[in-house]
This record gives sequence, C-alpha cells and structure tokens, in this order.
Amino acid sequence: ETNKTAILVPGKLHAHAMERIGANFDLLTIEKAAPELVTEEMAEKVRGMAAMTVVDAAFIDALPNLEIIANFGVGYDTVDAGHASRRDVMVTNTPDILTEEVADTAVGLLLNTVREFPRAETWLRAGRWTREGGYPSSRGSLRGRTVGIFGMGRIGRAIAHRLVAFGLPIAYHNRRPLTDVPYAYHDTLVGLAAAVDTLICVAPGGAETHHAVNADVLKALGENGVFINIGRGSTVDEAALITALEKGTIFAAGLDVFENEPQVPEALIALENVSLLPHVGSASVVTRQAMADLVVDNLISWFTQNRAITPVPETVNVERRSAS
Ligand code: 8YV
Repeated sequence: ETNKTAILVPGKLHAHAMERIGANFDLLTIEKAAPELVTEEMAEKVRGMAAMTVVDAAFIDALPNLEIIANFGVGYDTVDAGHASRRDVMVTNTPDILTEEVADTAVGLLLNTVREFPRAETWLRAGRWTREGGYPSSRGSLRGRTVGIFGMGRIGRAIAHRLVAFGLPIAYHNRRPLTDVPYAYHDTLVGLAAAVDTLICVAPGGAETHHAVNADVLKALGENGVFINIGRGSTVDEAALITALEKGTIFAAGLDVFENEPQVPEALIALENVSLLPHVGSASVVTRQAMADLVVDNLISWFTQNRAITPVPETVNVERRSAS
C-alpha cells in the first residue's frame, strides 16, 4: 500500500496498537531504535513513529521526514522531546486514561509495604498458618501517618484524593505551588521529607529530577519513614536507598520502578522491609488497551486532522506542516 502514511515502530509495542497501526497506516518495524537500522527507504518515507523505548536525538535525526512521535506511556523521559521540538517534530504521550489506575497501584503498594500483605499471603500459601499460627502483626501501619507527595500532577492529585479518604493529612513538593489544591506546599523536597513520615514519588523522570531522592532526603524522612516510588527509578539514588533501608535510616520502601529496569539489585531483593513490583503501575488489560488506543488515535488525528490529541508541553504549539 504505497500511498499509506509510513509509521515506524522500533522495538516492542502493545499488540492492539500494532494491529491498529497496521490497519490504518503502512507499518514498518525495526528491532530497536538505532540509527544504523534505518534503511534509506525508511528514512525517505517514515512520517510517524509509535514507541515504548528510548528515542534519542540521533534516532530522530536519522528520520528526516518524521513529523510525530507517539509515546506509549504518560512518562516520556525516554524521548528527547527538546530535540524533537527543535526539529519541529510533535511528541505525544498517554495522560489521563491511566491516572486512576496508577493511583490505585500507589495505594496498593503503600498498603503492601506498611502492612506486609505480600509476606502474609506467602505465609498462608506456604502452609505456615496451619503449622505455626497466624502471621505476626505488621510492625507498620497506615494509621497516624502523614503523607508527602513529590509531584502533584494528575496522578499525584488522584493519590492525594484517595489518601484524604483514608483520613491522612497530605503535603506536597512540586516545582511551583498550586493554587487549586488544599494541601501544604513545601518548596524543597528535603523540607517535605522532614515534615512527613510517608513520601510518595510521582515526579516525572529526566535530568531535572535525577537522583532528587538522595541520602539527605531519606535521612529527613526519618526512621519511621516509608518511601513509595511509582514514578521513575532515575528519580531515586537507589544505592542510597538500599543503604537507608539496611541501616534503618528509614523504615520501609515500596517500589514499582527502578534505576535499571528490569534489573533489580540483589541487595534490594534481599531486604525484608521492601515491597517490590515489576513496573505494573498502569498494567491492567483495560488501561493498557486505552493507552494503545490513545497512541494510535494521536497518529490518526495528526495525519487526518493536522493536530495531536495529547501533545507534550515541549511541542504543544507545533502545528502540522502541510504535507505535500
Ligand atoms: C508504562 C509508564 O509501563 O505511563 C508510564 O509512564 O511508566 C507505564 O505506563 C511505560 O511507559 C511503558 O514503557
């Protein structure tokens, strides 16, 4: 189908997205987003990309006729959106449709961490309830806690909303204070950590937040401190976190994201005061399907209506150059 718009998918992508791209476009695939895998023919005809992988400046430059990169995921730290913007390439992500799902995950992970539910279930499954009696009472509890949210965006607000219903006071740190939330603002992360005993990281990844949660922040969180991360692993100094958990600088941690996924340090796995998930924040069938649809709908809207549905802020003002 030579007159269909060519869309390149580097690496793996959700099957439903692949199916719909195939039905609406000329679908081209390569194993990974590496410039040396781009053929001359691809460089000439590719107008759009859908990706769930790292898309750096060199890869963008290997595709001179690229107009749009549709990222699978609300977080787009893997895409060089600044470079894309300078090259006049639209970048879209998948906000809103996963907000409540990820907030649910955050609360589940928080409960698992403080109440040790995964360990309690393992106790039952191993037959220890009948042999040894009930699982020991959890040392931690959500009762009496004060929660700090690092990153009061869409997902941060949805988590706060849930935890207000749990009866917990909320505070937050963000680049700027927000005028439309009732929670206490702290202009530094270390200040927020000192004011709370439960810190939930929802901040986006990227250079701005790299290792923002460091040894000082964990020390400020304190020995009763619980740290939850459903944002990006890069936001945390993982080595400092492991040390803090080993030494009792903080009480416990619940992590859905890691610095070098899918690698999770053995030292973290060896710890009893952590609850670990393999980056499943948005991973229900229904939500992943909605994400796949939004990726493809952005491409369809771009090439038929000349506008993206969910452009990222870096490229929000880019309008489609009239295709010739
Ligand atoms: C995805 C996510 O697992 O939306 C995000 O930012 O982290 C998850 O929903 C991820 O983007 C897929 O690589």
